[in-house]
Amino acid sequence: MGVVSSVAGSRDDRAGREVEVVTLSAMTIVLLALLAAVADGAPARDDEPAATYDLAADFSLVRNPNGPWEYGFSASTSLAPDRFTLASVADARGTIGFWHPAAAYYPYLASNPTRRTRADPTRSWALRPGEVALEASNTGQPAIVRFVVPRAGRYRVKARFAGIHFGLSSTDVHVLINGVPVFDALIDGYGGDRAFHAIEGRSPRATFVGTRRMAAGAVVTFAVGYGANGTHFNDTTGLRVRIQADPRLRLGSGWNARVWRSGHARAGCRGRQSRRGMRARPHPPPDKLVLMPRRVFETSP
Ligand SMILES: [Ca+2]
Repeated sequence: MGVVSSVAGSRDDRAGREVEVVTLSAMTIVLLALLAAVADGAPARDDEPAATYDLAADFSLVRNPNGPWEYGFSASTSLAPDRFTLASVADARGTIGFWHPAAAYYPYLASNPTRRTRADPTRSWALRPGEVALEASNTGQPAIVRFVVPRAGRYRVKARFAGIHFGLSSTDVHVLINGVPVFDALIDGYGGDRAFHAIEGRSPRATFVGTRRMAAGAVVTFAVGYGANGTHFNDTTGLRVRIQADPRLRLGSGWNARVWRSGHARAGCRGRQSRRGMRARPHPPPDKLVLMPRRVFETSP
């Protein structure tokens, strides 16, 4: 049987003219459907321009989901994908806007649409331009924002977490790909706008950068939990996410993840992932390594 087979013939139409009759075989129909599906999810070509997605710049208090972005929280303390719940209540009354659950204030996401740092109404925390705030519930439900990959291709993901509460944030922060953790860190301190509060704490900031090919529909999850102390008091945590889809990106297993300690004395690690683990650079010394991402991104099928 040929790749595109058909049964052709002829018959007379009602006017007596001979018309060609083409009957597609079942195999042909299946092949055409497959070709259409492949075209729809085709990876980006090398000559296509790069596309950039920015959590804050794209933020919406009207739509959820909002394009590739989903704002919400976990229905439990788990980060399992099936626990994710979309936030359903938007509050755009103030200079800082919020997404909340239907029947609770926490967990929330908050955005600052302006080009200046904005403090919350109680002046307990402040959001820098380009930053979104997340806070868990006091029962341990993480606040979550997700990015659903719109098209198969090469993506570079950069996520920067920072404690932004005057009372010093104490949270656990995570990045997952299709439910698989690729980055876990603890935020302990203040790492936001210096004009609002001095940088302070053991690990006020944490940054993840990873580049991988991902399939259409892959889900990148960014989550903030209530931390090792088991309460969400003073836990407001800033998140800046920039995702670049670019066929020209060099792929491989390159990645890095960093945690900043107070005073910008940086302790962290950079390296290339291998089955044996990370080969850290000579500096900082190994005893300063405070973070070890468990896995790199999945490779699309
Ligand atoms: Ca906490």
